[in-house]
Amino acid sequence: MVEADPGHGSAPDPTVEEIFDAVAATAPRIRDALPGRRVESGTENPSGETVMAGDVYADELLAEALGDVDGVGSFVSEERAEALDVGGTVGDDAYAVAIDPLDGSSNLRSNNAMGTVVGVYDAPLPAPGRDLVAAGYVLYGPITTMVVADESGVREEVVERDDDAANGVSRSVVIDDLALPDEPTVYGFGGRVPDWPDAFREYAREIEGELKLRYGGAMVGDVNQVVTYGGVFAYPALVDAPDGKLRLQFEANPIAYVIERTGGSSSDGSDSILDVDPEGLHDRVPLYVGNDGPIERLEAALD
Ligand code: P6P
Repeated sequence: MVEADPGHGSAPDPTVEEIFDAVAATAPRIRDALPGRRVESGTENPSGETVMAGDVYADELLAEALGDVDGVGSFVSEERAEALDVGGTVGDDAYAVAIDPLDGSSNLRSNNAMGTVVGVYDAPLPAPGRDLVAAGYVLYGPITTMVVADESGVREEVVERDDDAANGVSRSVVIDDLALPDEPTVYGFGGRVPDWPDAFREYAREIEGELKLRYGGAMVGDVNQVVTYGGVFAYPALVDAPDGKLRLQFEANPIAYVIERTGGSSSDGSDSILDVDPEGLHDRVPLYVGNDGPIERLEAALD
């Protein structure tokens, strides 16, 4: 577990701040574009999933915005087979930024929460989560919020249009030392119960008897429930998909980094997600994140 920073760490890295400025600046434009982009694009992503028109729009907007940030060397997206070289040398004078442009886009039709996931790596991708220098997510809920985790700590911000701001948005920190509550109260488990391995199903039955179900089909929304109320989120290994569903570079690593910096734990079933050595850019991995207790019990159950 990465020791949670009490919010009194070093000053934020200026390039990391510029990256999250760029992400924040796209948020209102992505949100405004969603009503007209609730249909399938007719293409599939490298993971073989249907791409929505909203995914395409968000991906293109974020590629343009992040490609203009000095200090970003490559833009890597869940929707693209290869990294986009945008200048600089990743690991030397530039970062690689991994993006899930519109996490949970299947919620477009049902008008439920979605998000954008960001991982800032100090190494060419694919890379282990230990190479992250920052990570975070935008949550398109009733309010547009952005959680940013880096060496200086973890903060939650409200992102709003601001015509007086240079990039058209304001970032207002509303919690400057975001920390997981001590007591778990909610859980959210992905996949279908018949597809869960027996050991996970038994663990899930225990948790279901203790915590309240909060599962909305978009990882960002479900993880934010855990960050807010304490608990556990999992998209587990499945009987016919032992690597689960979520992508290591774009979803699991950034979320694991955030959760561990808020004082929680992450696991692939046996060890921290951040220690998983990737082979491919779009590798999937089982993801379990939340309070230490539920994660320790999970690892014991799967052992
Ligand atoms: P299911 C969204 O497509 C996503 O990648 C995650 O955001 C989410 O946690 C998961 O898939 C939902 O999957 O099988 O419940 O639809």
